[in-house]
Amino acid sequence: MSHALIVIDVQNDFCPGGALAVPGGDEIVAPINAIMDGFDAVILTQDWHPAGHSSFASAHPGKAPFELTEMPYGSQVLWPDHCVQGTKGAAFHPDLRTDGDLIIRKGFRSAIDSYSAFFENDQSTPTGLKGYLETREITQLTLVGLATDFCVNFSAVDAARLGFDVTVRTDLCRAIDMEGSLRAAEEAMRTAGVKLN
Ligand code: VGL
Ligand code: ZN
Repeated sequence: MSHALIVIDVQNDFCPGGALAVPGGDEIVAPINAIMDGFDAVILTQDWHPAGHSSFASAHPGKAPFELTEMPYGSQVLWPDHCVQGTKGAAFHPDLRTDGDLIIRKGFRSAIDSYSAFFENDQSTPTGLKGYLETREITQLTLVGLATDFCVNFSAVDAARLGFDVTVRTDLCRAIDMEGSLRAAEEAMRTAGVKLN
């Protein structure tokens, strides 16, 4: 029985000064680095969009960032352009330790967004992370990173549904918190059986 730390999207664009900055996003870097050695495995995720990605408001004429649109797979928040493959914004925060075991990239299909580290937003296209964890006999997961109410939330809920024992260290996460999304995310995670502390 092994325990993995999953570090979600601690990338420049989600930190102050970035394209989709999460307030205080950089505050969690040093304390995340400090806990890495206490886990059997460390996995980092990286939001990794092609230019012109369908989750960008700029790809939808007449739409502004943070508005909603309907996609074939359901409702989707439209974001400022962020985490474009190969750009500085998509790189990890320069102080984040990246000597972990696996880096999993997501959101690289133009037509579909992917908040979760397990499934894209159609809730069926897998990223491959489940198979990796099972192969390594990892059953316990601790999640930290950005943003609490989007990628951390979706990853934690999917992980719990898949049967993993999931804890979210909310002190090592920061939220976008648009229109009550943080409260809703905490509720969704608790309902799914995720431990919050
Ligand atoms: C995220 C919005 C868009 C996240 C990624 O990492 O929470 N949020 N892409
Ligand atoms: Zn994104």
